[in-house]
Amino acid sequence: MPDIKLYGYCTSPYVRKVGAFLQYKGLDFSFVGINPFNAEEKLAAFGGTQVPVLEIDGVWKRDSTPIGLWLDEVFPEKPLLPPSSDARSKIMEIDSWVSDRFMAGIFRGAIAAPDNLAFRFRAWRLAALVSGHAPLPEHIRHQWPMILKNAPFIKELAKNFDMSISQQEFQMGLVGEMLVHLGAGPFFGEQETPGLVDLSLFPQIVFGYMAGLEEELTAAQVPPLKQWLSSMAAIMPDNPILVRDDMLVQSLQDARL
Ligand SMILES: N[C@@H](CCC(=O)N[C@@H](CS)C(=O)NCC(=O)O)C(=O)O
Repeated sequence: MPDIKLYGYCTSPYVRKVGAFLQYKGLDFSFVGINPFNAEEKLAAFGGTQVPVLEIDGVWKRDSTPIGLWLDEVFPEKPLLPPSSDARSKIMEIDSWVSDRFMAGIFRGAIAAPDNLAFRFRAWRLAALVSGHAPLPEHIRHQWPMILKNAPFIKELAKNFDMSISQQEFQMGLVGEMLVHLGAGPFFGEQETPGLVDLSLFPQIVFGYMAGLEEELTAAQVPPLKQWLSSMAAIMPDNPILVRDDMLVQSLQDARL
């Protein structure tokens, strides 16, 4: 039985993505919660503060997509990438869209949001979710809204955002792009089985709903996405978002997919 450890925080979409790879492949792993404020110390053995880091029997790797490719090498059952080279190129292209547009768009929200009550409640909830695995000092939890707005890696990403449109318009654009990548389905890139892209997107799309940040699972209002969500929910465990079970607020059964 390999010893698999995933280091990170459950509020990082890249960390959740790797969690979903492991869950899909049916691999047992321990999730090692990191407090971003002592990441340097906790991740010293891996020479940097970026998460996710995946360690398998003492060998480690950073960066979510290369981690996925590595998992396919070490555990070829239930591959994340399809066998044909054409299909693989298509999936890798959509994966770049996931990283550059979709994941980055999650952080765009932190920059675009006005510093109002809704934003603060959201940020405080995110701090509580991180704290559920790696307790944060009280004053850091209180400061989380400002910490999010000033996080260096978010500011770095923000350099590439088009801030001339609202976050809502930006998200509507993303839904359109997502539908193009889903095509006729049933899975992304018109694949017959789920893989890298599906597992990268699924935990992000259900995170806000399950973790108490959003009342509605809004993606389920778009019929092709509802169909896809329902197929994904059927093959994934009840908790695909790495949040502590006792901190989940709504389940996918509640969403009646
Ligand atoms: N390309 C990386 C991006 C990972 C990333 O941006 N991680 C963020 C958390 S969401 C992080 O660790 N930021 C803190 C840092 O870079 O020190 C991946 O796909 O894993």
